Amino acid sequence: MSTSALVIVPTYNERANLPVLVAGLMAHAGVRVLVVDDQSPDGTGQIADRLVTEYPGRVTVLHRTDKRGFGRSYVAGMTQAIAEPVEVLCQMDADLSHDPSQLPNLIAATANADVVIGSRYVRGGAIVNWPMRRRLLSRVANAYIRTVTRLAPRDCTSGYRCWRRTALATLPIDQFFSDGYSFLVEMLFVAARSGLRIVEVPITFVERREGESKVSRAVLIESAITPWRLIAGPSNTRKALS
Ligand SMILES: Nc1nc2c(ncn2[C@@H]2O[C@H](COP(=O)(O)OP(=O)(O)OP(=O)(O)O)[C@@H](O)[C@H]2O)c(=O)[nH]1
Ligand SMILES: [Mg+2]
Repeated sequence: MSTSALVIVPTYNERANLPVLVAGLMAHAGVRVLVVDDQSPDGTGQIADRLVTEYPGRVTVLHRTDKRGFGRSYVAGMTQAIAEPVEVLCQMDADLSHDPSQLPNLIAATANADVVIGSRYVRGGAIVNWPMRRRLLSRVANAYIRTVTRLAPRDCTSGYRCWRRTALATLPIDQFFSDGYSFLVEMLFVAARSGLRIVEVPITFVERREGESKVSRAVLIESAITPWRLIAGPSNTRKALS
């Protein structure tokens, strides 16, 4: 693969998953990793430090000490990553739900797009091991977001994404209001509003086998409110999206 990419991976209690993910990513030439750990009580930060020595020059870690958060971690990671001399910046979960072997497909699609979404809901996309209740929640969440915000992508909540670095650099990510997984929706909304080209590439999403989900009640409430906050934003929002 000739395109250079830096994958930003937020981690909180992913000690069993992170080494497997990083090994999978290291199989791709030109790919580097930035782990953003929030002082995981299970020692994921130390495991990340070990990976830095195991893969010299290809893995770095940012140990955050401020209030923990998914969105906050991405803001910190992206702020650092934007200054790196790479063509593509990627976002991935550490829990192996996002298959590193599919990364080259996503990166390749940045040749004709500013943002590439690894999508469960386009032809060829799939979800493995999710119970019906979880499938329904994700489907309803996407339908709700797309209806309220008029966003066009089928999978607005996917956390597997690649950006052309120069395109990502134009977004005011440090001004975003959401911190939970809504951060992903907010990013996409602002990207669409500012006219970035968004495409979807099918992925197979696999339910985590190790560790625990961090989806809380507060995160779900934030997700319900975010689409309305977004459309209540700048008055040109709807015009730019239509
Ligand atoms: N740095 C950091 N990472 C986080 C935080 N919360 C979640 N993460 C990471 O964000 C990624 C996604 O979190 P998950 O708990 O898997 O959430 P999810 O994928 O929406 O939910 P599941 O499908 O239940 O796994 C994982 O790599 C987590 O370790 C946080 O507060 N700080
Ligand atoms: Mg997950």
